[in-house]
Amino acid sequence: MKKPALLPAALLLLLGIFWMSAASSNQTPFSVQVRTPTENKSYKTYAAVNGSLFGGLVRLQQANPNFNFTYTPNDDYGPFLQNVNGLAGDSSHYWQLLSGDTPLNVGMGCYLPNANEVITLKYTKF
Ligand code: B12
Repeated sequence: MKKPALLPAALLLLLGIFWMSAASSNQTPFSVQVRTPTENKSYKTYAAVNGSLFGGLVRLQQANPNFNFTYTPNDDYGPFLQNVNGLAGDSSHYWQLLSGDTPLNVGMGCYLPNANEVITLKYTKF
């Protein structure tokens, strides 16, 4: 006699799972690796669906006191990453943006991370 009651419960469960996956699909999770000659740190964040790397970094900075960055606005190419965790680019170094080992061919304001991508911010010599 108890079996028919299981059906609505199972339907409710399925509905819940469907709702949760729909809600989480509004995010594109990705990792950020910060690499300097002396440090290698990894963080998790997310962009909006088809949202920019810049948005994901802002979100990471707001959520994690151990990550911060500054940038210089550029009329042509958007934000130029200037400083990460207190280490600034200078006349011989810049913060290079990579996906895995491949340098990005656009800046962080234009780049749209893929789900589970690993983006590296690498302190690089010119
Ligand atoms: C030289 C150069 C650099 C140098 C600039 C510093 C220096 N000491 O010269 C360095 C090596 C730092 C650099 C870095 C990057 N660059 Co660059 N760079 C150039 C290049 C070849 C010439 C720029 C130039 O000197 N113009 C002449 C001067 C007089 O004009 P300017 O407006 O003052 O130039 C400044 C800006 O261009 C700025 N700049 C340079 N690159 C970038 C990238 C971004 C995203 C921003 C916001 C600003 C910026 O720095 C220049 C000097 O101050 C251009 C291609 C080209 N032929 O224009 C690419 C170019 C501008 N760079 C580009 C890219 C993608 C990058 C990187 C994101 C690469 C990477 N994977 O890391 C990084 C920026 C990362 C970050 N920290 O945000 C792209 C931008 C495309 C886009 N839509 O975003 C371009 C167009 C090359 C391409 N792929 O076609 N770059």
